Amino acid sequence: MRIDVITLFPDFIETCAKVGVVGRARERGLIEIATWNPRDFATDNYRSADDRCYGGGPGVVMMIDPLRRALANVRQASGSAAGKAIYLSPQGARLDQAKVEALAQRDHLILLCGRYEGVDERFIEHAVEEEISVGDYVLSGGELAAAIVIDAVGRLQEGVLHDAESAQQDSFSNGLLDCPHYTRPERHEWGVVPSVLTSGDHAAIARWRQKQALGRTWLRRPDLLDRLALDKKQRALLDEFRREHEHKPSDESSGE
Ligand code: 4H3
Repeated sequence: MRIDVITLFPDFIETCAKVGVVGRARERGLIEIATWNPRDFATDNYRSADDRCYGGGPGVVMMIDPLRRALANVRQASGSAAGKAIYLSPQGARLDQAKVEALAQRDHLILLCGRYEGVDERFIEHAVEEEISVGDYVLSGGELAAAIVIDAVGRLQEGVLHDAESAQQDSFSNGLLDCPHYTRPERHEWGVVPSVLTSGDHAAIARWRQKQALGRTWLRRPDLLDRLALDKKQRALLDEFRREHEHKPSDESSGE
């Protein structure tokens, strides 16, 4: 996959794209990431990419033409003649794992990061295929949102994750939240690892994990559960979790 990012802060994206799973994937040539600064496509001596907002007020807006020229250069460099951009903004459709999986199938993404009051609406109308939001909150720029898309999409590329990181086991890959995880020491001042996990009984462990995933989703994100058609076995596991939950003391945690 190739990802082109149009941004006034290319260093921000470059830094994000250097670390962790995405950094490794990039080094191995599994994803290609390029950044484009609209300032490099300005025509005045100040390299302006923004101007005052029509209608008044203190803000500035990113201008059409520097962005348009940046996009033309992306198209030339990537060989995708008609490529439109994805604009990260709070006005977009909320990103979820299903959308991430759909984006991950594509071989080219062009991400547009806004700053200030955003981008001239005419650029959005002509050169943006869709707006995506990473959540219902406002950021000072689209770069963090783009970094989220790059990470979520990048880790799903063929060959990026090794077995231990397998995307199959992810929270959300089955529409449920993840189960709890533990590592050594088994006994600690703050608690003991559930005994099933040290039993060596793989079927019992898989059952426990499924039950915890169902239970946590029920407790924390009932909206996700409503959208799933649980099978008979899952319903039985969730019922078991709920019965146990009712008989637990109300304070689950033990402080600190
Ligand atoms: C994305 C971008 C929130 C999100 C963003 C999100 C700055 C969009 C500018 C930039 C506009 C004005 N905030 N929730 N901020 O995904 O270009 O908001």
